[in-house]
Amino acid sequence: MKLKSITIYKVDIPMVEVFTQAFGNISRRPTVLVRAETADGMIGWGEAASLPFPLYKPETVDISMLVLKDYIAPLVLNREIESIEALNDLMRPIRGNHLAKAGLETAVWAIESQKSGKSISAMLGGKRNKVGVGDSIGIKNSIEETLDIISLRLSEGYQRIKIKIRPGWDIKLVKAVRKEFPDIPLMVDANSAYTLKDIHLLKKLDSYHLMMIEQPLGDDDIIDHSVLQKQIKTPICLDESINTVEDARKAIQIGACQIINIKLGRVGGLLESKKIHDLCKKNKIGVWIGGLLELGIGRVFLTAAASLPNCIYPADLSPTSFYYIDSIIDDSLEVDKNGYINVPDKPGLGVQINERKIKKYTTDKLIIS
Ligand code: OSB
Ligand code: MG
Repeated sequence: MKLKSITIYKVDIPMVEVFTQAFGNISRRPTVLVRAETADGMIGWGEAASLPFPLYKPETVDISMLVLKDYIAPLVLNREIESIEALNDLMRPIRGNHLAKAGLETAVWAIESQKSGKSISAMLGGKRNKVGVGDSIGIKNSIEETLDIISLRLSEGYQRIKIKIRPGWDIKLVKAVRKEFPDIPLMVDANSAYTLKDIHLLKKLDSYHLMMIEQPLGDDDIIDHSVLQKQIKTPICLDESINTVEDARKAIQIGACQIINIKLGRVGGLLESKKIHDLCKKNKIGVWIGGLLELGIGRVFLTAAASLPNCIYPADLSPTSFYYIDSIIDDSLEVDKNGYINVPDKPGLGVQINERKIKKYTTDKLIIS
């Protein structure tokens, strides 16, 4: 395969409501779409799910665009690329910038999938035709509001509830949720808001039979997490700390977690996601697919990844309509009344892209050829 041009779009769809987590409020969420075209005229779309600020990962939307334009495109354009593995090898000298790499890599998966006539899930080795979905609930103004949204999501069939916590919005909240919903699959995500100085408080979380505590400590830490994991029963799930399969290997080796949240943007694409998935499977570490508030294109790839056999916990795959007032794909990835979403089974994205909508919400566009 030879890439002839890459078009990068900054797409900014207004949000339905502010999404608040420990590191701050997301009230505007431009994202980066990548359209890759091959020398023989095939087209693939991908998404670089960076955020507008460096509060979750250092890489922002503008950085992803710059890295795609100035560093990734010149490395990959107009040369024979034999496989997705080869594409990953080409991009490897560029340090970090995983979201930008995933943007191009997913576009190339879409092309390879069309060429092979197999769905992305089938190419990856996916084993399910539908995947379980859990909802991720941001920090709200009150506990009552949180309880209301949880009961709504449960009535809609969501298979587990993740609530965001931060200092001052933790034990009291979890206690209230458990009082109202004693048995639901419940987990918390701290987005790195605590340190080992808070061990007393973190130990208290142990009495609420949570499925897991996601990323309680430093965003680049595994050592302290391994100290914490030895002192609590609740499984620790790592998100921010795992950027590569090597990070996962080290975290597993020192017992820093029992579960890993794989976000394909955070780890640089689907191939690395699969490698982390496989490593975890071998080591009996359960995984699940996390999200970064992607638009429909990004969500398609997450759904394919979630069809892998060791994705044993529900994925963060709520519909984009929870976050955005409009969608860039026509078939929305609907969650059914039992909390499942169908895995696209056609070659390519397997959903209809609405280019008119992409154009409508594009605030910046770069064509590199
Ligand atoms: O930590 O999982 C997280 C969104 C942005 C940044 C970090 C996180 C999240 C989510 C969103 O929880 C989940 C989703 O995309 O549905
Ligand atoms: Mg998280």
